Amino acid sequence: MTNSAFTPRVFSGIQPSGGLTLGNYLGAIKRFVSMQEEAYETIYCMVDLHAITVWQDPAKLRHNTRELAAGFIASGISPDKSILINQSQVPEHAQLAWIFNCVARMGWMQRMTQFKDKAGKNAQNASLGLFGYPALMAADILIYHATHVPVGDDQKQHLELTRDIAIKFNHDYGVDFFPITEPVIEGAATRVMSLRDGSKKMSKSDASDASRINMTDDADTIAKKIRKAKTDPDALPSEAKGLDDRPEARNLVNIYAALADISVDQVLAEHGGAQFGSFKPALADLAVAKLAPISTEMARLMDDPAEIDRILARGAEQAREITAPILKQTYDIVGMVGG
Ligand code: AQP
Repeated sequence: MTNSAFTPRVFSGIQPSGGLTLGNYLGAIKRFVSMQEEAYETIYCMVDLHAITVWQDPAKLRHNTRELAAGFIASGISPDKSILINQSQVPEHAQLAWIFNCVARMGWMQRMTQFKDKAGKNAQNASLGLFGYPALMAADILIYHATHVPVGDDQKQHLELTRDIAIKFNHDYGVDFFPITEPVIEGAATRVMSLRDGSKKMSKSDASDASRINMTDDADTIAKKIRKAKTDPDALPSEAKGLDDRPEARNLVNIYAALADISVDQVLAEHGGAQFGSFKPALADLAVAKLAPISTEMARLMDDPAEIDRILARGAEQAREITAPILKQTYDIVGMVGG
């Protein structure tokens, strides 16, 4: 059976492990919004169970989950067009993850670069959940039989593992039950880098707030962070090739292109030859113009957290209409006794 036998369905998620960053927005959310308008069923998730693989303050986790939902909606994800959920309200994610813990191999997990990056030198002290994270991620996707997953470039390896788990499950049980999911990694900013270090990904949990633009930053803060962003002393080139070996310059140009919905070549046709002294204010103006309406709407939505909770509860009900039968069939395939 090929993927064409499955309903075209999109799943993706973001961890409520901090506030949303420009990296999450350009690498993931913008694509979530455009796929919602295409011929897919779309399910978008605050992956709270993933967030606790690293300790989270419970009150902050609750706040971040609601704020993330507000960020999704303010960016254009409509609860009437997409199913919007927090992972823990749909228990089949965690139930399928257990099955996948028994399918995935230790060796596969040990190759995951995100675990190595996040656990650092002290891997023995990392949580078992952080090590098993990719099996839960595979379950998040496959409990919906999702065919497409829009993500930033950093999640490529986890999506390959999701495909490996689906293939091994199908092979071990002699079925064609799980689809082989396609990653969707597209756009000018699939990996937005830290504003302080062009070799490091922009990340919501980076200790330095100056390294990232938060979706809730005000106009002055955005302008200040861009003004202080690390760059080199040269002017912008007029062709993309001129950005080779200039990671910080490339990052700012990529961000500009993604925010303006134009290509890197178009940015350089317009700004080639400019010094950062003039390019940075142009980028800051663009970022504020694009992000301010979203952060204003997020703040408005956060005034009514009960409404956000209702949206997530309704999303969970809709989600379980898909996930409960798929879990039941999985249990049947594996040999669990039950009605
Ligand atoms: N810098 C980035 N550039 C492009 N895409 C990015 N994504 C994250 N950072 C960038 C994409 O956003 C989605 C959600 O990511 P996540 O929150 O689940 O986990 P993450 O990739 O580990 O993101 P963070 O911000 O770095 O979180 P923390 O700091 O908690 O680990 C994914 O599609 C991801 O590719």
